[in-house]
Amino acid sequence: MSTPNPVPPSNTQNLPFTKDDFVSGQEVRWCPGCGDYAILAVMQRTLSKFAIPRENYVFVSGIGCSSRFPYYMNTYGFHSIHGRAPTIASGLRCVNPNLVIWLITGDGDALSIGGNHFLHILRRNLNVNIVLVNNRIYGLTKGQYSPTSEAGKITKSSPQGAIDYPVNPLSIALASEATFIARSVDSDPKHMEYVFERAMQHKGTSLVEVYQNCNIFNDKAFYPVTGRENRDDRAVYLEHDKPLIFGKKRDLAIRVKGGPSGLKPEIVDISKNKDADDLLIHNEKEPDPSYAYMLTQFQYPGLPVPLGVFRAVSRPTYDEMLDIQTEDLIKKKGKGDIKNLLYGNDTWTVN
Ligand SMILES: Cc1ncc(C[n+]2csc(CCOP(=O)(O)OP(=O)(O)O)c2C)c(N)n1
Ligand code: SF4
Repeated sequence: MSTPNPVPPSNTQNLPFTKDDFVSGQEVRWCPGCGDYAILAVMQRTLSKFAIPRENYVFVSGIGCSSRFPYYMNTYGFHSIHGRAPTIASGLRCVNPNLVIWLITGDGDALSIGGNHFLHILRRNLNVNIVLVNNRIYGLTKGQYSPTSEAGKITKSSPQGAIDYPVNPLSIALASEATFIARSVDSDPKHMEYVFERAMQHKGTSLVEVYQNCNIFNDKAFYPVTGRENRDDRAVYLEHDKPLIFGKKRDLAIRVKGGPSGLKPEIVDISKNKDADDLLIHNEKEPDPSYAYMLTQFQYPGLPVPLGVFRAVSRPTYDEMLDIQTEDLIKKKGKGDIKNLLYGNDTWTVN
């Protein structure tokens, strides 16, 4: 049994499903105005673009506001324990190659208590899609600072200001050998839909970070970059094989200067440098992860914050290799027998 990629290309014509097919009918218990509503709606719409029945999807989550997601999807789901969704998703992936698995996690869930599990699912490259709902706070437990909260942040658990340095989820993912990483924003549903679709089509672990607004405990945390009036000047939408062009007048781009002290990305005004031929061209397929890592480090002010697919490279998945290894062993040694194993020679009695 070798693992198929369970996801055929999406389509927009004559599909058997609509967004409503994926709505569970459970009462949604997020605060009015929470960014999670937009993420949920986009997910339901994304799935309706594939001819895959509801029974073939499983949503797995840990604990947090965003982790209530599986209740609201009319698919199979596990609302599991804090930080441990990757273990459940990994087990499912290994035993059932026909499922499309989505893991929904928060910044606290994935990067604090679940940090260890998060890095291992990424390095193993299991065929699982992860949505990391980042609101830079613990929402469910009422507003303590999280691993992505900015230094100096005043919260209920850091009344004098947080003295931790925050982690960058996409940089960590690359350090863990992630094959697909992307970022979107809850206030840009069209873009989020595109990114979810791309993630679902990726074979291997895909990670999509979504900047989400927690309007109760961390309102407008991303607004300086992603607010409607700011986004054009402070964010850059990545497009494969195209320069990183941004700005209200589309007059700004990025170039990278090299030197003994390392690579230095900088902004170029292309209205003044009309012939600039040294612009950075986005390559999501670049095998060397240092290129994507450089993009994950772009921060406003200084550089625009990238949105879109940073990296999409191909590498055999853990589940695929496990199947090959198992088939090989069966060929060599025949099918295993659990009873023989339990009562066989390699057992002993403890007195
Ligand atoms: C073992 C354990 N430790 C701590 C908690 C408390 N707890 C529940 S959710 C959570 C953090 C939630 O934050 P995040 O993952 O960012 O999700 P959000 O609620 O913001 O969507 C914490 C610390 C718990 N449920 N279980
Ligand atoms: S506390 Fe924040 S993240 Fe949780 S439901 Fe309310 S607005 Fe959303």
